[in-house]
Amino acid sequence: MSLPPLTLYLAAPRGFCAGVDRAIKIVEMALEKWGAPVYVRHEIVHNKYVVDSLRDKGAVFVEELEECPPDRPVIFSAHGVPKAVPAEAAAREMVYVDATCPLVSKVHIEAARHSENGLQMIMIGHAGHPETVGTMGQLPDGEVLLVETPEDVDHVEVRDPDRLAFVTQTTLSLDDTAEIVAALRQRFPNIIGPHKEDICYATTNRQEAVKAMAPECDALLVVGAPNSSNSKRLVEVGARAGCRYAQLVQRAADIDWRALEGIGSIGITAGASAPEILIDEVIDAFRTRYDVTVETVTTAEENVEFKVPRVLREPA
Ligand code: 2E4
Ligand code: SF4
Repeated sequence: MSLPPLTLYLAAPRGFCAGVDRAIKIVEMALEKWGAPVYVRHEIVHNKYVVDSLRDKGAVFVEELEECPPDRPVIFSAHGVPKAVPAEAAAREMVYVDATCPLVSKVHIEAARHSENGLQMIMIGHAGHPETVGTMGQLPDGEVLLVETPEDVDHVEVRDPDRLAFVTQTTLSLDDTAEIVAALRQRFPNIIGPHKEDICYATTNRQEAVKAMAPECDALLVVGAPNSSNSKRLVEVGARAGCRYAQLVQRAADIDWRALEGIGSIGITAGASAPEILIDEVIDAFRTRYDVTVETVTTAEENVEFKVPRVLREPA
């Protein structure tokens, strides 16, 4: 029986970014250096496959520092932590390694610097997301005001409209954020901030690739986890760019084949925390049902790499 033809557009770049790569390496190197168990505060990155693989090697995932014994190393996830967390680890004399992505740390430093200069901070981000909690937690409670929508900007109550600065989460939708930033600049013309926002290169590139291919795709699948902010944004970007069916899948078993009946083309991408093995698994699932022609849609080249912290590097 011959299989129906299917053009499979594969986004490039997709999947792991430099911050995720570094964070996973930190856990692997910590396990090598100190042996199991090594504790990790929060999922190192938002992906079940990654977390399960590291758990198999001896990592123990917890949500709070108090769940860790003081005599084992603890690693802070790529999303960043409030200032109180390393302070508490130091007070308990724990060995800790911070796997916060350097691009998130950069935002932390900006927020602290603006505050030191006497500016009140506004953060654009999603309430309760660990990165937002971590960035807001660089300053004392209540010091950073959170806005999630342009409407929030209308209602935010500030100390002095002329002494404000803003930062953003790194994984937001470029288009949604541009609207919120425009609303902030309109209401507070003297607000200080980054040139555009703090959305990172990887988030930007993955969204641009989806935008380029979505209009050609009968359907779009984003490989990623339901708690992965950057992955969820890719689904929204795809739908908004004209793809009639855009869906998040953790792996091949999640694909709703009935919803895909009759398609002639499919777009595949992956969030920054999704390993390539799961993308391969999804592509292989299509090959068993269709005569697949893969076309890679490349909109950017990436060559970013971040060094692992010195405590884990071999002496030169
Ligand atoms: C840290 C910062 O933030 P998000 O939910 O997208 O995290 P995820 O773990 O899915 O992706 C990696 C990451 C980590 C992104 N930005
Ligand atoms: Fe860092 Fe961006 Fe990757 Fe987040 S998505 S870990 S900010 S490079």
